[in-house]
Amino acid sequence: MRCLAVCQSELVIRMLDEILMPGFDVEFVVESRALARRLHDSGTTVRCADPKRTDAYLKADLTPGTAVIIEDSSRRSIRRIVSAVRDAGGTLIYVLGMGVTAAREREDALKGEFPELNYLTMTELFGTTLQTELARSLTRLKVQQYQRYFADADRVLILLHNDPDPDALASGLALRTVLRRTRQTAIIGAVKGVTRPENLRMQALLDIHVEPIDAAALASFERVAMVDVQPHYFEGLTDRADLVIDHHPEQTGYLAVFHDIRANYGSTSTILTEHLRAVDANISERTATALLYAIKSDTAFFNRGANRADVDAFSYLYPLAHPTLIRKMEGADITMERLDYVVKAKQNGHLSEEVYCAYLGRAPREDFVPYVADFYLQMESVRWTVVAAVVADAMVICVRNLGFSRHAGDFVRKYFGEIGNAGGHRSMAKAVVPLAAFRQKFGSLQADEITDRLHDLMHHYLHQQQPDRDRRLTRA
Ligand SMILES: [Mn+2]
Repeated sequence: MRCLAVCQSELVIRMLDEILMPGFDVEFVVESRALARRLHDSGTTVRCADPKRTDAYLKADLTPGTAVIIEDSSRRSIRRIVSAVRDAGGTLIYVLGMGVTAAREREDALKGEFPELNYLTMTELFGTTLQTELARSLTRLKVQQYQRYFADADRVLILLHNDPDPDALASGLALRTVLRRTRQTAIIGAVKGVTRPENLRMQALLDIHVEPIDAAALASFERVAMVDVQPHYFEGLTDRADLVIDHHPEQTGYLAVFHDIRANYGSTSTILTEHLRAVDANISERTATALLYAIKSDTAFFNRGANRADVDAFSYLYPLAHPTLIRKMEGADITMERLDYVVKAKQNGHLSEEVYCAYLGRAPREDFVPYVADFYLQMESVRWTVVAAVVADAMVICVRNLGFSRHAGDFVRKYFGEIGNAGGHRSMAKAVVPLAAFRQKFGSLQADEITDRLHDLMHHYLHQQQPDRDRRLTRA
């Protein structure tokens, strides 16, 4: 592609020349003879002419397909230059704001006159790259610090939350790579192991061993790291860790020597991908596959609380991962017994005002509840799902929404926080309430009464006055 660049400062010219050189046939139009000579001598294609005159561009063989870049340093008569380019037949016009104050106003004024023109500022062009670089150096510093802190330890534990999900498993693998350790020198462990079928499948396909951990085992490790979870979760077991990496909201009341908590990230695997990249670690196909699958699953393929960093990590990992393995892991979440609970929900649940509620009765495992909640959220005209079941001696309630309405975590905290464990993100949340406490608050209800009650609570929540903070977040 041909490109004509109308610039008067040498720095901008040299920079553009370097950037455009490989793909573009670029010629510069400069006003100063001395500058033109200097550029010519160093091998740059340059034409000396008055940029405010149409014939400068006619002589340069400007066609409608030529990209014209005009430097705007706020001094020159930019309007006359743009006019001259247009009169010569130029249509692809890019104005480059270099150190211009009030660039937006300048852009608006120019566009008022020349609507088809594109205005790019220096901030837009370099800002993101520079910020990413700076953030990466900060991450590098942090990673190098904890690498040193863990380096001489004999036995290291990477502790995951109960019933580890793909994000926890992948983060465990990734941290082991960051720490430059093997499965013998860094144990991935959990107090309660994996139960969900698709996670068992991931564990088997990627050969991830999760060691059962109790209080005695925990005490035998020299260093303990936690990923996708924070120490407060292990109430009674421990209140400290040497390293905590997590994307859940930051909690207080524990000690951590190092921590990296980013509640605005869609997955802990995204944070770990940044750690790996910051120290140029070698990412194996297995680890990349685990991380990619984890980002996909924790963000429900970018439908749930994902940000730019998640997308960046995803595109970085994509070529490193094993696509067939990912497909195999994904197919694993539909099982006959789960479909039984989908059918139960169909029989017992109902939809009103875009909220689907269902009480499933007794379930042998907890994972049926979030599975059914996710399943019905896919349905057209459903914006919220509230699904409950009795597992062991507790009422488990899972809440899902499409992410742009009110806060699922606030909902469960409001109605179940006082009688059980309740919390979560904006679009997914869970409450686990001892059955006795549930009955004490809501009475002994029949199955269909429980469904109705969940509906009532959700409608009550959705119709009450929203505090300002909530309204602002909803719009954002
Ligand atoms: Mn997670």
